[in-house]
Amino acid sequence: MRTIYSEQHRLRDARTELYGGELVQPFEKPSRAETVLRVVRESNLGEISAPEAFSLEPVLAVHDADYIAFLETAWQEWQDAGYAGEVIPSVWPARRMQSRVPRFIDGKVGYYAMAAETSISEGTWAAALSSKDVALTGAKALLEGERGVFSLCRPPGHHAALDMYGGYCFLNNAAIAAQYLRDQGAERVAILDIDFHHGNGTQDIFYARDDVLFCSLHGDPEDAFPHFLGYADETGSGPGTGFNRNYPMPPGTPFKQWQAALADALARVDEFSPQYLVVSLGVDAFENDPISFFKLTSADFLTTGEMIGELGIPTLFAMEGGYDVDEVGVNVVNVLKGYEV
Ligand code: Q9C
Ligand code: ZN
Repeated sequence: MRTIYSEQHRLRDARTELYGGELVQPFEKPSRAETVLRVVRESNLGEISAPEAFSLEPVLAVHDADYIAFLETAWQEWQDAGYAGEVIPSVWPARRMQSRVPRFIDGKVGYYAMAAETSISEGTWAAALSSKDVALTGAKALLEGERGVFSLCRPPGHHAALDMYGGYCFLNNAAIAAQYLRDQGAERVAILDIDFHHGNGTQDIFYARDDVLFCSLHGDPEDAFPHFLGYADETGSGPGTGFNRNYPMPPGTPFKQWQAALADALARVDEFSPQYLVVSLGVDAFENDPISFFKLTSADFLTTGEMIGELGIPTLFAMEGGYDVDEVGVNVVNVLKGYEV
């Protein structure tokens, strides 16, 4: 399987993450992608190629134009305000307040952030742009006839909504790729999100649509980030009713239970008969992940890839989460190798 990778991801190297009331080194850091790339190489998965550059058009097909303009200038505006730290929101349009976009950067940040852990830093926008190029280059390879492609995206994307960033995400790489496949002629595209966290951004973008099926396996929002979306009763709206499927699961969930949810999601995907499948490939469901609570082993990721492969649908794997342990590389490659069996 071909891997698409860009060194530009290193430009996303924030100093701070708000965690437990402290500013810590971010969990979502450059070494994650380096680890995955190393194991891709060592395991001879296939050719590693650089992305081609795409315009903003496929980005604006799923994100709000004012949100994109905000991301482009947020770091500069924060500097211009004279702040010494990285961009962190401190105020939100909470219940019964106005939801207009204020002029000053503090207000804008609060308007466009869905969470506060994700600091915007110098280089973040450039890295986010490159990450979407990695995803789109993978999607283009599927259009050209490849059966499976791995887009080693960083920063990740699935928490980024129509007009919100957070959860380490700025541009929704999987959603951008899925929409691009639609715009290039595919009638139906399915997105399967196996990252430990609910893909709230992807759900948000496609919630009212019946041409993109979204299925997500994740930690129950009662207990896990993003807390305010991802319940099982969120099934889509209007024409999209029935085309959004959530599988929230409790702390300590073992593979057996997770696998049953995966089998159900895959049956939905099969029934939908999409031309392409996009997998939001987070491996933070791993038993030793530092910020998650499922109990998957490295071998379970191989089984997961095999199950996805049995559908026989051309598939783009877009990297999402998975943190701070060496096994991130093995777990990702196990899914990809399993798929190829
Ligand atoms: N106490 C992705 O995996 N913070 N994003 C969790 C835990 C945010 C995860 C706090 C986690 C975001 C792409
Ligand atoms: Zn995650």
